[in-house]
Amino acid sequence: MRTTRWMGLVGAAVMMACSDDPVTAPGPVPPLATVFSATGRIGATVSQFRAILGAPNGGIAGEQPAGRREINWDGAAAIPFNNRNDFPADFFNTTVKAGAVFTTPGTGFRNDSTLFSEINPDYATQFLFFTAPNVFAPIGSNQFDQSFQVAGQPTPAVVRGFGVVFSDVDLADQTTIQLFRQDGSSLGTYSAPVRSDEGGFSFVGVTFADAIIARVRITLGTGALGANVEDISAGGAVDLVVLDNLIYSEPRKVR
Ligand SMILES: [Ca+2]
Ligand SMILES: [Ca+2]
Ligand SMILES: [Ca+2]
Repeated sequence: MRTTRWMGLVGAAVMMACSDDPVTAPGPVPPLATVFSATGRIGATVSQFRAILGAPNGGIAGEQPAGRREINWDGAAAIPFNNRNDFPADFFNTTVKAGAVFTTPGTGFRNDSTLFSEINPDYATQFLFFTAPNVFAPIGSNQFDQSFQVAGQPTPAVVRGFGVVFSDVDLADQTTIQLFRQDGSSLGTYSAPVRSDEGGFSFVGVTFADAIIARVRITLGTGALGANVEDISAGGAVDLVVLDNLIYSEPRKVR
């Protein structure tokens, strides 16, 4: 059984299947979802998730027969946009051809090499990078959507697996990924676990047998970053969360 096969390997991480959960996987015939979840020392679970999706395809243009894509925000091509609030929403399918485009109800996106300390110096003690040195967040909102395209093309695509590394999840069930089919119906909302140590990481990833995920809504805690906004663990009113690696299976043209 898929669930138990990995149980011995996850250590402190928790992994569970929720295919029979009518709340998180609605629909007449709920698709079988496998959820990977970890906090603190998340490395082993992230490695497992990568391995299940397949070998890295980097920024290779065009749909590949298998494998995964991964955005770590740290590449040289992104440097000109570091620490600004206008990171291009289509950067990861134009400059770098990784099949990802973003939208946000906020005002922009920020690829940050200072742990967002240029927005608020206190943030340097809240956030950490999983892969050095950059982390990422929307600006003016704590939410954004990732949609998928065939790498290097404006062709809508779907994936079978999607996962995110978060930094500084303080509140339960507020930092989530909600997955959607191409018709806009939800495939469920999955929570990142609360960090198990100060400044620690959280990971949540979901896979399906088939490529049915067309869009992901990523919600980071309960508030947007701001010069006068403190994290809930530093006396503030909201849970501020940023993200690092986005990991997803090869975007496939909708067939
Ligand atoms: Ca990074
Ligand atoms: Ca915190
Ligand atoms: Ca926080």
